Amino acid sequence: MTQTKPLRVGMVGYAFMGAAHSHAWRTAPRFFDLPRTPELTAVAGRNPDGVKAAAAKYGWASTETDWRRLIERDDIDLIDICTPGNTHAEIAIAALEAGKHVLCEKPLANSVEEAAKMTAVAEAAAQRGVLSMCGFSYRRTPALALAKRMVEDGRLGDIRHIRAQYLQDWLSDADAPLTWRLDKSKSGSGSLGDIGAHSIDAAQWITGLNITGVSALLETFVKERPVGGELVGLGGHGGSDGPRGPVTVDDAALFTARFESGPIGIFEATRFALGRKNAMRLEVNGTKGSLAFDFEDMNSLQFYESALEPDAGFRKIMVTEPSHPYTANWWPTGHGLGYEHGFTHQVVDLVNAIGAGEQPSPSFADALQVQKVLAAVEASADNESRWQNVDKEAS
Ligand code: SOE
Repeated sequence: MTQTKPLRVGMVGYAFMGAAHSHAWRTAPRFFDLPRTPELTAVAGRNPDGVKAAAAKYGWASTETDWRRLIERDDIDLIDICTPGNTHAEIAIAALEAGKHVLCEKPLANSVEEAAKMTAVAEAAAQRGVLSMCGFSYRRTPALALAKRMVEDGRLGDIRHIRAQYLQDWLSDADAPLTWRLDKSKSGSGSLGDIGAHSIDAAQWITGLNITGVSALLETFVKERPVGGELVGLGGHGGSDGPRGPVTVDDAALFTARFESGPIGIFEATRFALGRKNAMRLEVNGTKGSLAFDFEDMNSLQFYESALEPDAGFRKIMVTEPSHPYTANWWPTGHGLGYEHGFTHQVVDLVNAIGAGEQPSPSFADALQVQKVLAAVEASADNESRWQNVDKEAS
């Protein structure tokens, strides 16, 4: 590992995303030459015993029980926000105004208003060399980064269709406990913002086209869930006899979409697709070719190019060649990568941007666009699924 000027990180939160980010901060400088060397300086969490255990497990040098201490400390250069969406705005704005770079988990916020304020503060901070990124980590899956490269290179021609599904099943059990992801005041929305946001960002990023309008429906299949109960992974079982509390978010989201300059799209996000574990799927159809991706087979990309043996059907590209995005720094061809590598690549791109003094991508402004689509979906669903334009003006 080439030792360069440290980049001292303070992370807020230490659950699933905190674990993935911790792994990324620790691993990135060991597999990529970076202009700054991330240091796991402090992790903050309200539970003193819990945050100490997390620091020991994930390798953080110190702990705080109040995130504000991370912002006050002059031995921290960057704040990494791995908490539920209702806390993102307050933490990110305080960090940016204190001159600390920010990595904020997705979705950026729980409302367009919050996301717009965060974006304004981030753009002002960028003028002072204080940079920020929103953690849409799937952009850093090599196969999706290759898809973006192929669309940019014109391999698909003009885009006609975008088809996105994000299918999980960890809430299929009606007795899975009532967690923060099911409480609108914390998560902002259910499957729509938790996983649908990834599909929206990936579709807009790969095509280079923003969604301009939607027609949507949302459904909540299980209206009440056990309060408490053992959390296993993201779901688990809370028992069917104890007290139950209200689910205040969507269990599933479906919407059609129109993109800038003509393409149309169809999106589905659900955590009730029994048997689908993390099927983040994207298919793009153009006038010269098509691409199809399924995260459950994340090291490959299906590609069809009409000019090349039109009767040959889709070809499977194993995205493990040294010429593919990120892969040269890992294993020999064919050995493959995993979910955690997207977070490591996210750190690589963020640290490289900070080293170069350039705006990381996705910016808060990119994440604000996603937030506007989320809001349009909810507005349409609340209005008998009537067509809802995405608000270009909100800022
Ligand atoms: C839960 O649905 C979840 O952990 C999301 O919150 C993450 O963003 C996604 O990467 C995996 O699934």
